Amino acid sequence: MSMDRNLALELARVTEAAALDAGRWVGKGDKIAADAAATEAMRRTLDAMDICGTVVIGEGEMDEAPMLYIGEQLGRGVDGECAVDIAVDPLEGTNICSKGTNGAIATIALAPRGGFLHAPDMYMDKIVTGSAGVGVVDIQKSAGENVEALAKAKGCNPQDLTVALLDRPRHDKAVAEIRNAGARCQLFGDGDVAAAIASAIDDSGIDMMIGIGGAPEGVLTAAAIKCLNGFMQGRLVFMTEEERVRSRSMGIDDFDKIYSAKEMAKGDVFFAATGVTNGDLVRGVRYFPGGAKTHTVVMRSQSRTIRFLETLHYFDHKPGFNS
Ligand code: VTB
Repeated sequence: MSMDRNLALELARVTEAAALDAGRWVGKGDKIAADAAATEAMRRTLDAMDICGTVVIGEGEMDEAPMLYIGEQLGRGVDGECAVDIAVDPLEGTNICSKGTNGAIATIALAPRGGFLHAPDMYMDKIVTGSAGVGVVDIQKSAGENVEALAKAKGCNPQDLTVALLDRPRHDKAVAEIRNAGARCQLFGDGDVAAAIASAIDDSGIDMMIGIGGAPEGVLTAAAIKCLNGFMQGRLVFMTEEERVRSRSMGIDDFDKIYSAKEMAKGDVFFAATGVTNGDLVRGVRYFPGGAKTHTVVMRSQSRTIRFLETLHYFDHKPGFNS
């Protein structure tokens, strides 16, 4: 199916709106209000698009999330016009946003119907790097081995590499191995989507992201990594029997499968992210009298166009705008 290329720029509007509204909650200590603001703005702008969209990665199940729940239908498309699946994380890094620290983004991806892995809200082990990692790094190797292999492929020393990991005790072993191999670690509190994408972008300062984070976040990451021609592998981490049952009901039956980016995000996919707070991928929302500036990355896999947009928003020209 051929997708309308203008969807990319439409998506930038969606994540900008979410970031602008969540941006008002930066540093306010209320992650629930911040998430609600982003979710509402994202829903409102998505619903105004000429698509027949279905949320497949969202804020939760229908009975637990008031909007952008899994299965929600969105858009003004008629008769199946532009049938797309939608993956969202309106505020990726709610804790970051409430504390005002680095790395919160508003993010979304679109795929032709059936394109996304229906990942339940559970953990996924991930490894992400730029195209240099293809055929070189592997989720089945140790963190130390991957550092050495990536350094060799990049023609540098391990000490020139920075590996990002969620700052969690479950990553202590990997952190020790990375340090032993001579590389630098960047331990971040939350938000592995932005960190993973940054690792596939040259001169972001991050060379690789590894470790266990959310599975829905893994699918969003996969859409971006595919557009960037980067390297990613993801493997679901089952903690309970209930997760196995849920996964099966969502069409997953091989529990040990190692997914590539292309297997998690199939077809012509689109991705957008706008910074809420500053980060290695994009800058945060900067308000000025009467308006604000946002920083967005938007990409499409088919054309592999990667746009970084700085946008000025003047609120007095936007009737009905919450900011
Ligand atoms: C992960 C990660 C997210 O929260 O879901 C993490 O993918 C939660 O991990 O980016 P813990 O259960 O160890 O706290 C984020 O960091 C933010 O939603």
